[in-house]
Amino acid sequence: MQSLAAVDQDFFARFCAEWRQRVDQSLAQHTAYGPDCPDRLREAIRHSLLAPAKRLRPLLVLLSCQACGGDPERALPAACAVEMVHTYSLIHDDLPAMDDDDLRRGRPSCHAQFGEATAILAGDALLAHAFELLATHVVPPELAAVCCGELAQAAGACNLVGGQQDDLLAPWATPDLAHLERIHRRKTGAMICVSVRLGGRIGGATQKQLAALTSYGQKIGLAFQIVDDLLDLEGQTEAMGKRVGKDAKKGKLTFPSLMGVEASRQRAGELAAAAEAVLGSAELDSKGLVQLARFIVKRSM
Ligand code: GRG
Repeated sequence: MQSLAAVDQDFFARFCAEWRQRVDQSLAQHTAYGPDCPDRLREAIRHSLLAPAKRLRPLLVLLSCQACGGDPERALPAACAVEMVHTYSLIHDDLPAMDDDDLRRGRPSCHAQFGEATAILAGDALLAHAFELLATHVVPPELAAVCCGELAQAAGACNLVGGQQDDLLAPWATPDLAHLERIHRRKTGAMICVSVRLGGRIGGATQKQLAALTSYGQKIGLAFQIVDDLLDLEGQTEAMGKRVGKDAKKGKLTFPSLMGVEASRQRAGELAAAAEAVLGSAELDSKGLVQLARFIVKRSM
């Protein structure tokens, strides 16, 4: 007989395999676009969006919906919407004016392949499309409005964009942990947290469940960034599909540069364990989310 842990791992592996494929198919369908979309723009959008990726944020939407007893099918449009916002942020982050990267998701970054102007427009189109998807595919309309509001807030000036601004302008200005965490709570954490919240809302979460999911999202968001910093130091370009070693080259403030490698690894593990624990308080079917928190700290890509 299989142990309970093996059953949960099996559930998670099957869920990810099935839903990653569903997300990829759905993203491809949504970005076929009609003849008014210029071919070059369509190609640029699909080059970045449909490239091989972990689909972590869509999986968080779908697993959070499932954890609340909802049908993940209903959350698929929201899963695609968060991936569109995430991909827009990667395209813009790779631009020469920002992080200046020529490789993303194992492919030339969008501007390296299509030029800066087209890459900016591809990002712009993806950002707008995300809200169109939520507005037109989430029902009832009141729920769609709430989802639009939450995603806009996570992507806006006080979160994703604000965190990016602080990271670009003065990452070294205040070399302490609180400053670093404040940047990443907004730049990386908010999109992870909103993924969990949208899935919960569409799955019909109670207030208590939504609070537990939010706390889970905040904790794994920070754990994800710590591991991202560790992978930039120790990971492989081939596995990551992006250049590594850039933080050290730029002398950037990171968790390992501030706390050391071992303490960073330990902190990521503690955050994932705390994220798991918080789910137990809210009567959720949390087996998938628990496995995802573990994946975040163990990942090599
Ligand atoms: C341009 C507004 C704007 C924001 C950019 C996304 C971002 C903010 C910066 C990217 C640089 C970076 C290292 C961010 C932190 C972690 C992160 C978001 C990594 C990429 O996400 P993954 O690992 O990538 O989920 P895939 O390709 O699997 O989706």
